[in-house]
Parts: sequence; structure tokens; C-alpha cells
Amino acid sequence: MDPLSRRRFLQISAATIAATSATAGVARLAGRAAGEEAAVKGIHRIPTFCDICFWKCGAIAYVEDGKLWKIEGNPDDPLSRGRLCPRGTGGVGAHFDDDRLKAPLIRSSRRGEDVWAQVTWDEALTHIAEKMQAIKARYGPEAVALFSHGLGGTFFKHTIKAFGSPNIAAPSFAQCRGPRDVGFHLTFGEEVGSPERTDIRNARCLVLIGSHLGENMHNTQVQEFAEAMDAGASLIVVDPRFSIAAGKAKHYLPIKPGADLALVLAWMHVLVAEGLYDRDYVAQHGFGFEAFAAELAPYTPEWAYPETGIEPAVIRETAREMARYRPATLVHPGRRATWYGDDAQRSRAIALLNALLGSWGRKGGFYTPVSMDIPGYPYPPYPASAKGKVDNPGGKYPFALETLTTGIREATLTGQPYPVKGWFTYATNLVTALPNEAETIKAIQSLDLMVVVDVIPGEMAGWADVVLPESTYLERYDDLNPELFREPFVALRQPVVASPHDQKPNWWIARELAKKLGLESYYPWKTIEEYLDYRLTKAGLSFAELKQKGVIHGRPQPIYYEDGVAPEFPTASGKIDFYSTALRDKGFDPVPKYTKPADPPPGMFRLLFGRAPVHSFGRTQSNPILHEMMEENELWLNADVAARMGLADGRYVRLTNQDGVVSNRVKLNATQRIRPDCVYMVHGFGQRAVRLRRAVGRGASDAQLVTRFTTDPLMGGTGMNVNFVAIEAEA
Ligand SMILES: Nc1nc2c(c(=O)[nH]1)N[C@H]1C(S)=C(S)[C@@H](COP(=O)(O)OP(=O)(O)OC[C@H]3O[C@@H](n4cnc5c(=O)[nH]c(N)nc54)[C@H](O)[C@@H]3O)O[C@H]1N2
Ligand SMILES: Nc1nc2c(c(=O)[nH]1)N[C@H]1C(S)=C(S)[C@@H](COP(=O)(O)OP(=O)(O)OC[C@H]3O[C@@H](n4cnc5c(=O)[nH]c(N)nc54)[C@H](O)[C@@H]3O)O[C@H]1N2
Ligand code: SF4
Ligand SMILES: [Mo]
Repeated sequence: MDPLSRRRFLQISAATIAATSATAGVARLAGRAAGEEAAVKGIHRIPTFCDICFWKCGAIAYVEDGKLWKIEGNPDDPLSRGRLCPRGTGGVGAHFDDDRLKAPLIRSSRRGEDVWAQVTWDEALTHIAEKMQAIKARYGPEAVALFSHGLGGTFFKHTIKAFGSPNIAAPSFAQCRGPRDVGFHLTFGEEVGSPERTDIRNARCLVLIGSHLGENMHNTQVQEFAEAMDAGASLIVVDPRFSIAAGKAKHYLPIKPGADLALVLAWMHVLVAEGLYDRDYVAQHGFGFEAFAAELAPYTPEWAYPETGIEPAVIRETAREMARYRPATLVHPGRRATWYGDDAQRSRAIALLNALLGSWGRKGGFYTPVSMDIPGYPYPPYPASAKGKVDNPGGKYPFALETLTTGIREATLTGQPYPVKGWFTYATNLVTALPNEAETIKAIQSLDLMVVVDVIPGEMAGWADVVLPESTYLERYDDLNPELFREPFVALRQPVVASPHDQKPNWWIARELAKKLGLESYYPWKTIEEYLDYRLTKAGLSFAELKQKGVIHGRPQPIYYEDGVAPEFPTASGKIDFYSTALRDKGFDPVPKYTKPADPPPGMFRLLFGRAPVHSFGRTQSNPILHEMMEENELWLNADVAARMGLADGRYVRLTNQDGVVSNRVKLNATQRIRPDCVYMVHGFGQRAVRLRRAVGRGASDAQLVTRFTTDPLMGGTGMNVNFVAIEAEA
């Protein structure tokens, strides 16, 4: 494929068509025909940044007479560079959604039953504060845990810390990027972070191991991916499913699910055995290379072949391809790395492969991120907790870098190491985000208080005692975003329209709750504007200017070793740990070793899942615009297998997992684009919340079928690709 058509494919298939139809949907909701906007007079352009996922792309909202019209990328923003992904464009649907939560609710029946009383904010917050004080009096403040995902949780974290609880967690660690960040931390002493410090734009060879960029729509990465392809970069894609990215690959490796560590070990074996690795870089920065190299000896491509299904000649050829372009060869670390339970070691192997290629710190590999220095607000110190965190008793998972959601769930269920009696959840749907939903529901049923702050009446809200309706991101300020990125900048989220009902922004809710809890000294500021202005002024910046532009840029700084960044490796040895004494000292393999994952039982398939370009997790299925673009998910099944089973493409099937859980009906996509030993679906569908009228019952839920998980012994991540399903045609 020539570079131009490659680019067109990416942009058109993944972004432009979807974005165009999103614009049409917006126009319909706003009561206009698409394309008329140029003729409209008196439109205000208000910069802000997106919150349909956590990438935080800078955007410009167009508003006329207080009515939201459309949203586009802010050309001045380094993350969006003037373009939003289709979800971002469809984000206006979040404002217009007629199924939104409109006022605070208190349950007037048993948990899980749908009987509610609408109350005032004062009543709701008084009720919550009383319950929190009762829990504190009986069990201590640590018995209230906060689950919070994304920037909007900043002020809730502040209130809960002031209350005295250190138990604050997000699924983005133990259910997502945790193992990756731990694997890289153990190797280089630093994490990959979000946005990932991947220099995709300048990579001359890009290796994607299950990172399905193009379906995984993290905007900057997808744009840089298209640029790298334009520039003729060589692409190697490893995925049991022929993803959108695989369609652009020079080498597509349809690996047996779960065997990636075997492949990476074999690649490293070839690089070392053939002397193709970056000897100078390794000699200068590496620790324990000899011991590492000795461990690799048995992992030949011939050994890896039966494990991975990838032929030895292909393993050698792709290893040489990576060596050809080093150090501008980027082996992407992935993002949702919670696959099989050996994930931190697999991620460490990916880190080591990058180390052999000399790509960490180098152009076309991993840059060193920079940010603007914006001082925090000076609050009183938080009370110290005598008990400490509840999630990881005795440091059971010694390399957990963040609090474990599933650890808090475990403590809630067992009362060990101490009881947890209140859950406060902000912008996270634990019923679908955590594996084994029955455990989550059991934990919720044991609580004295369950508060959900959300924008829609989703599944989590259904389990709450108190539901607090938040203003959407288009209707509120959030904290500043001085992003760690390839260039320093600070961005502002600000309201572009008013909330349509009695919804309130997070900062207001968190502050009012703190006041009810007698913690007003933690909120010396009266309004969020005052808070933002204080921080910006301390940094020598202007709030007025940021409001007007949405983004203020800092002075460019070097981001590569070759441009003067000093290599620093805050690891056990102070160098790149090819051999990890930190792991050895805790009884783990100092160099990753491969263990074979279990095969599916006869007649069953491994359940795999991922993203669709037009949806975010389970949070957009009821957005009127994005719903129209994709109403339900499909089940990918190998076409030969489907034929053998007598299942025609397009018919509806149901899945039963190894524990007897039966899915909703889901449409079959019989395709050659997937291996015969696994099936695949997009996460976030099959919702049961009846108040989400558009989403309820559409498609099947991977989350309901993920009853099993394998916990990563290093850091407590939950490997979720370990479930098997049987398929039956719908009667
Ligand atoms: N089975 C399975 N489990 C998974 C995954 C998977 O693919 N499959 N993916 C994993 C990954 S990678 C991640 S990162 C996590 C994600 O897990 P979560 O962060 O829990 O994602 P969602 O399930 O989409 O839940 C987000 C919730 O926030 C609400 N929300 C949206 N906007 C706002 C807002 O402005 N304010 C408030 N207050 N609420 C808002 C949504 O309505 C929704 O209820 O899930 C993990 N778990
Ligand atoms: N549109 C959109 N984009 C998103 C999100 C979203 O909700 N919507 N969420 C964002 C978030 S928080 C995350 S964490 C990322 C997740 O996206 P990624 O980290 O890119 O991918 P995963 O969800 O880990 O895995 C999905 C891919 O891995 C493949 N796969 C499954 N098992 C294996 C295996 O054993 N080996 C290999 N090599 N491949 C395998 C699947 O076929 C699929 O292509 O997406 C981000 N981007
Ligand atoms: S990647 Fe898309 S959904 Fe996520 S913040 Fe950017 S525009 Fe919004
Ligand atoms: Mo994630």
C-alpha cells in the first residue's frame, strides 16, 4: 500500500467518516441541518478539553445563544492538534442525552431495586455526611473508600483524604495499565505514563503487541501512527485478531493468545545470539546483562514456535527488522496490559526488548516527558492514618505502585485487614470494570453506605444508596491539566453551556460535602475560579489568557538523550536492570520466564475483548450520537469454525462461560480475521440499566463473562483474558 492510501485508510475508516456522521447527529440534536453552521451569526468559540475518554484532547466548543452547537479540535492544543476522535466529536451527545441523571436521588427500597426519592442537594449531602460520620465513629475514617477515575476526581480525593481515608483507587491501575507501568518501572526506574511517552511519530519501525491503535482511539497516538506510516515506517503487528492496525502491517503475526512472552523472549534471544542489539547502549546503561543473556539461551525461535504458532523464520526476520531501524524501533508497551496474570513480567520483557534496541530515551523510541511547573494549592496537611491502606495487607503484592481496587473489594468482603463500610464512587463503573461482578455486588451489599456520582443512571447508580448527578464536562470547570508530554503546556476545562437540570460540578459537590463533614478549613477558596486563578498566578500565568486560549505553552525542552537529556535510571542498580535484584530479593524471577497459559477446554473459545473507535468503555453506549454510530457489538468468530458449527454470519448467538454464566444475545461476525481458538467482542455493551433506554439489552457484555481472573503476583493486577466461552445459536 502506498503511504498516501495508507493514510487515507486510517483517517477515513477510523476517524473522518465517523466524525462526519457525528457532526450530522449533533446538528440534528441542536435542531439544524449539518453544514449550516458557517451561515449562523453570533456563534461563540469556547476552548476546553474533552472528557469522553481520559486523553484530554483540547477542543473548541461552538455555542449560540447559550445553546451548544458542535465541538472540534483546538488547533493550538498539542494533544488534539485540531482534531478530535469520533467520540470527542460526538461528545456533545453527553450534554443533550435525555436519559441523564437530573437531580439527587436517595434509595427508598433495597439495594438493586429501582425505587428512588428525589431529594435536594442539601438533603442528599446531609444524609451522606451523617452516614460517613457514623462509619468513622464505629470503624475509623479508613472504612470509607473512594473509587475515582479521571481528572474530575481531584476534589473528591481531597475531601476523602481530609476525612482521613487513604483508600483511594481507580481501575486504571489493577485492571488496566498497572502491570505495564510496573514492568517498565522495574527495568528503567520509570513508568510509561499516560499519555504514553512513546515517540510513535518518529519511529522507523513500530511493533504493536495487541495495541489495537485505530480501534483504541487515543487521539495523539492514532495521529502519530498515521504520520509514521506516511513516512514509511515498518510495522509489525502481533495480535490473534487481524485488527485495523494489522491491515497496515509489513509483518502480521497471528499469535496464539497468551504466548506473547514466549515471542518476546525468542526475539531477545535472536538479538543477543546474532549480536544485533545496541552494544554501546547496553554497555553504558545496562546492569546484569551477562546473567540476562544466559537466561535467554533456551528461548530459541524453534522453542517458541509451538508456543506461539509463529514460524522460526518469521521470528528471526522480524527481530532483524527491529535491529535494522534501532534505536528508532519502538516496541509499544500497550495500555490495557491485564491479560493473563503474568503481565508485569511480560511487560518487563517488552521493556527489556526496548532496552536491547536502545530505544528508551531516544528519538523514535521513548522520549523523556516534560511539563510545566504549576504549584498546587496550599491546603492544611491531611490527617495521618494509623492503619494505613487496606488494599495490600503486608505488602502481599510488593511491586504495586498504586492502590488496588480489587484489594479494597477483597477487604470489603472479608473485613481484613480491617472493615470497609462505605464506598464513594466517582466516574467509574465498578460492576463492569472489575472482574467477577458477583463479588463486586456482594461487596456492595455488605456496605453501610454506597454513593455514586455519575452523569447517567448506569449500572453502578442502580446499586447506590445515594446518586449524585454531575454536570457533564461541557458544563463545568475541572482542575488544570499541566500534562506530562513531549512539550510543556497547561490546558483548561471550562464550562461552555449551563447544566440543563439540577446537576452540579464535582468541585462544588466535594466542597459542600467537606463543609457538612466539618472540613471547611480544607477549602479556603470559595469558587473554582478563585482556585484556578491562584494556581496560575503562582506559576506566573494568566487565568484570563488561559480561558481565552484553552492552552498556554511552556518553553520547549529537550526530550531525547541525543539532545542533552541526562539518562537517569532510578532502579535498584541505578542502571537499566537487565537482571533485577529487586525481583530476586522478593523471590521473583530476576529475568522473565515463560509459563504456558491453559488452553481452552474442548468446544470452548478464549474470550478476548477490546475497543471500538466510536465508544469509550461502557460510558457512551447511551450517548444519542455515538449510539447511532454503533448500537450493538458483535461476536467475532473464525469463519471456518462458524461454518463447521453451522452458524451463519449475522445470526444471533449466546455465549456460556466456564462458570455457566450466559450472555445476552449477540450478532455473529463470522470472519477470517481471527484465529480459530478465540472469539472477540467490543467491551461496554450488554448493559442492564433499564433507565438507559438506548443502551439497555443491546449486544453482549464481556464483563459479565469475566468471572475468572488471574492475579499478577508482583503487583495485584487482574489478568482477565483467562475466560472461555461456548457458543450456541439463539433459538
Ligand atoms: N471486562 C472488561 N473489564 C474492563 C475492561 C475491559 O475491556 N473489559 N477495561 C479495563 C480498563 S482498560 C479500564 S481503564 C477500566 C475503565 O473502567 P471505568 O473507568 O469504570 O469505565 P466505565 O465502565 O466506562 O465507567 C465510567 C463511569 O463514569 C461515568 N461518567 C462518564 N462521564 C462522567 C462525568 O463527567 N462525571 C461523572 N461523575 N461520571 C461520569 C459513566 O457514566 C460510567 O458510569 O475498565 C477495565 N475493566
Ligand atoms: N475508542 C476507544 N479507544 C480507547 C478506549 C475506549 O474505550 N475506546 N479506552 C482506552 C483505554 S483506557 C485503554 S486501556 C486502551 C485499551 O486498548 P489496548 O491497550 O490497545 O488493547 P487491549 O484492550 O489490551 O487489547 C485489545 C487487543 O489485543 C488483542 N489481544 C487479545 N489477546 C491478545 C494476546 O494474547 N496477545 C496479543 N498480542 N494480542 C491480544 C485483541 O485482539 C485486541 O486487538 O484503549 C484506549 N483507547
Ligand atoms: S481521544 Fe477522543 S474521546 Fe478521548 S479525549 Fe481525545 S477526542 Fe476525547
Ligand atoms: Mo484502560
